[in-house]
Amino acid sequence: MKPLNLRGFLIYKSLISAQDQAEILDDIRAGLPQAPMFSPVTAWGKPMSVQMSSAGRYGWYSDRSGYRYEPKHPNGNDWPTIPQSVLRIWESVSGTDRQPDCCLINHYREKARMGLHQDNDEQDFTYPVVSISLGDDALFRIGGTDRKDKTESVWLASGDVVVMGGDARLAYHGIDRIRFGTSTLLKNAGRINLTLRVVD
Ligand code: MD3
Ligand code: FE
Repeated sequence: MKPLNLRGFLIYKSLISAQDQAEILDDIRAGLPQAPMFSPVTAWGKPMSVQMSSAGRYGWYSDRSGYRYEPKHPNGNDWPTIPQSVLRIWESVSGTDRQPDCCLINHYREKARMGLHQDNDEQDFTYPVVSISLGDDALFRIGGTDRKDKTESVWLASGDVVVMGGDARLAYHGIDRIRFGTSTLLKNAGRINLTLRVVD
């Protein structure tokens, strides 16, 4: 399948079938009792509107001391392993033989958003980041490697996969809004985004 290339962001529309989306969602949910969703607090002390958890060797974590990867959930548990159904997507689009260390799980309710930011808490930016969208449509904003670069926006739908490699790996990006109730994948609407990363 040939992706759409938006400034180096490779967008695979509808890469994941409805059946596979449901399987991925079930597999992710199976890990949540061990590692429940929580609302991270930014370094500025503001609660994020997105709820998060992770799977893999590391989970992404934020509090007043800053952003970092942690080997355990704040409740003291190991993070669940990354489901095979999710690893298969990484293998099909990442272009690397290395497995991801972290699958960050972001849950967006109706008013949740994510401000423009760079992902730079990882050690080696030569590995791509892969994003899997599940549930409601989201307006994804893409910029350049400088915060002041002009941005453009694209809607992401359930089953879409985005690969950020090369120059896009350090590009600013964010989620401006969710078109709530546009997908029937999640019982109570909303959106789940999975991002797969190599951490160290
Ligand atoms: C571009 N998540 O968790 S995924 C994040 O939809 C994050 O939840 C958004 O940004 C979401 O950090 C956007 C697309 C994405 C993920 C990682 C990237 C774009 C990226 C890393 C580098 C560049
Ligand atoms: Fe990000």
